[in-house]
Amino acid sequence: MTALDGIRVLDFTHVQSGPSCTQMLAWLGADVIKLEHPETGDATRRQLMDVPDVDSLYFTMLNHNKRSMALDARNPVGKDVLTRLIGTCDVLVENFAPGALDRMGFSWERIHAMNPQIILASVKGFGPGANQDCKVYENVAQCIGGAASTTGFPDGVPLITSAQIGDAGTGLHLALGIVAALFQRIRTGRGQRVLAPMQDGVVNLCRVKLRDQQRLQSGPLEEYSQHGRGIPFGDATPRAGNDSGGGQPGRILKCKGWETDPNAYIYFVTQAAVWESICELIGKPEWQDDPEYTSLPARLPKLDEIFAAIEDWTQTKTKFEVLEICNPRGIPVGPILSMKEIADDEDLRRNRTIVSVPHPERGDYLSVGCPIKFSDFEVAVERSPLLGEHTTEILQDLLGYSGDALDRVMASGAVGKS
Ligand code: CAO
Repeated sequence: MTALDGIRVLDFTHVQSGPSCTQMLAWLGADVIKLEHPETGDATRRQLMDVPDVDSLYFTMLNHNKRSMALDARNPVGKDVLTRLIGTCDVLVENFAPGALDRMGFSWERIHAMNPQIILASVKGFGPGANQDCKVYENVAQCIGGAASTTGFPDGVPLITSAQIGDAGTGLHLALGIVAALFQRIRTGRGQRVLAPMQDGVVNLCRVKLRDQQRLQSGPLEEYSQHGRGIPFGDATPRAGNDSGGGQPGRILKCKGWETDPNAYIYFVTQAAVWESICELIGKPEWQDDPEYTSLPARLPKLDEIFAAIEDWTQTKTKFEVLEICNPRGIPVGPILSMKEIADDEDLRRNRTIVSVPHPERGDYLSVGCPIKFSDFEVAVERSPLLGEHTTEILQDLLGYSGDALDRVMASGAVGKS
């Protein structure tokens, strides 16, 4: 038995934000039925294709453990089928552009009337307000949520992070909202609407930067490298390069081989509790008793000098040697792992976070499995479905179509199968 056994999810999502949410629900054990237009399917099936005429990795890596039904929700027969599906499902998840579901004739009011227990969960770019009708993609979300203005170096342009905090981050927020609404339904018997706007999700993930925005009113942000360099602060939280977001100064430093390997670097945190060990390690024992260096406030204006000394030492070692030496001493460091190293990581593979998945059309492909581990059940990572692969079984087994009725639906153009 899995955590969400018995929960059926109608997955009307596409691209990344919605699919990352429903994939998580599928891994938790829900029966997730992905609805896609019979002609186009989820657009990502044909985006960034690496093998001709085969579902792209973009699609296959975001739609594990789901069933696919190809259904045209604007066709009258398709609308009938969708209405019956709504009657049998616990959750409907969608991330259409604002208003699209209403234009199909499936407003929240109507859906709620059809099935008062259903939870309608949506991703939108913005919450209610001036921008509620805007379409939003990942990088847009990172800009409107405050991430871009606080990512990068103070003297450079705002930067986008490659972690998909707008799409997958919002998908995770929505998945939690859905699970909470299912839990509340046990007590109330009622479904409800759950909305996860991408802007709000990114703001949530950037809360330490809003913290700093308020701290600015009381004076300069002394732990920012910018302060030590004598560069005055403006009226908004600045970009802080690789400074750590907490009170323990950290930087990315060169390791042996950095001249040719773009990832021969390590993140090094000069945590106050291990300051003496750091001094010992880098050959600066005199800093252990020098009042100019012993306290964190004394060190803050000297971070450039301190990290230059640490880097002189890290450059004599590979990133993995630095890790091996620092770990037993309790010094927190993070080797900069490339995607190649991630793909080959033995522990990630053993723990099934990196998994090889067989696919009937593309062969084996590498994917990211469920990153959450449970003691009472194991998440089985299954391949993504082909477009319409499960249309017939859903019509027959779930909705009870058979004989002439089934033939009429199949001939109507409202549904498709692979
Ligand atoms: N049957 C019938 N019609 C279907 C259908 C189906 N199975 N699937 C989709 N459609 C229709 C929609 O009803 C819509 O029709 P109208 O706009 O004519 O009413 C149309 O296809 C396009 O859907 P869409 O508006 O969602 O897609 P888009 O390409 O115009 O916009 C996106 C894409 C992502 C910008 C938009 O969906 C959006 O802003 N979503 C919310 C935010 C979000 O999730 N963004 C993250 C995307 S990942 O980076």
